Amino acid sequence: MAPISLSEHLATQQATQGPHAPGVATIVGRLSRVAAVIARELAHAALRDRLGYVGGINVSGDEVKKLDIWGHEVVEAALRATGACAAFVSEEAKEPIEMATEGANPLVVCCDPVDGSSNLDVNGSVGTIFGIRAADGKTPAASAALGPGTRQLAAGYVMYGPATTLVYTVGHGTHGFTLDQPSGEFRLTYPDIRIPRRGKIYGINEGNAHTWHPGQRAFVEHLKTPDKASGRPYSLRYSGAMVGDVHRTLLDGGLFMYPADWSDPQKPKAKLRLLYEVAPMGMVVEQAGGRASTGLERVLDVVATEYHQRASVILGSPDDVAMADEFYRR
Ligand code: AFP
Repeated sequence: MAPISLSEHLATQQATQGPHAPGVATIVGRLSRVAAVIARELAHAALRDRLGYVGGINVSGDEVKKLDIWGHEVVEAALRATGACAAFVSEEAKEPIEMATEGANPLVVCCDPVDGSSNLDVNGSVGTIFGIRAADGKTPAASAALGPGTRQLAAGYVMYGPATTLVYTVGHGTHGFTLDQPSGEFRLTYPDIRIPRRGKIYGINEGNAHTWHPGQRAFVEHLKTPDKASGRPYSLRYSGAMVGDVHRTLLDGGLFMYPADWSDPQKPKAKLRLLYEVAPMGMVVEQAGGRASTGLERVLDVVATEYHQRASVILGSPDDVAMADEFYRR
């Protein structure tokens, strides 16, 4: 018998949630359909002259790729069609996009439609990341996206790799699904993911080591120092796309880290975006029994005051992340 589909799974999860459950199910279901379209487009992009840059820089300072814009447009259209989404905060739009809704309990969606897009031209993995919050009657609706990540009702990502995998949580465990291409249906292949307590792999852009907080540098040195008894040295794996690196960490354990640049200790500068990268991944990892920290505090406690705010992140196996926090405290 085929494993259960995403829509069946979403229905089983609804029983455990409040009044926002139907909206969350509608939005996650719709995002999964868009993901199937994005996966198909990515597979044929080189054949359709869809790779490369459009020329221009987005609000985060990244060069914009044709597929970034296209991905933003298909996600926007899909969210609009749900009638459940009151605002869309996108990596590719400076201002949030407000939308008309039908029915009660509208939601706000924060999403990076094609994250890791610098991998596209080399046929590397990329992903879609999303976090969902209650609109709470706020005006403009998007302002409900601000505040701590603990307010997220649901979060997840889609990884476009050899297989297309969707991982999501509504606060009752983290569950993974694989796209069955012919039917376009996602089926449950990784039920109730539990991240190992400790891992053997760390992922980080080590070229930036000279900019790190001293605790971060000391921690990575520690991971690289051989000690048979504690399973060191760890191996390094880093793809340049958060989704692939977080997905590996979720299944195999260990760490994914993107620490801030502490060259000016008065003004540490993080790179990854809080609302549609760091906070959703924080929820996904915590729901799998892992931890997500900035080195100084729990990721989900970081209060967003701006839509495109940045935050540093150290996430993964609980014992490994706890050890990183300890190095920051020393
Ligand atoms: P792009 O979407 O611009 O490729 O950025 C991807 C990303 O936001 C995240 O997915 C990666 O983990 C991280 O940036 C990679 O950054 P570095 O290239 O600086 O290592």
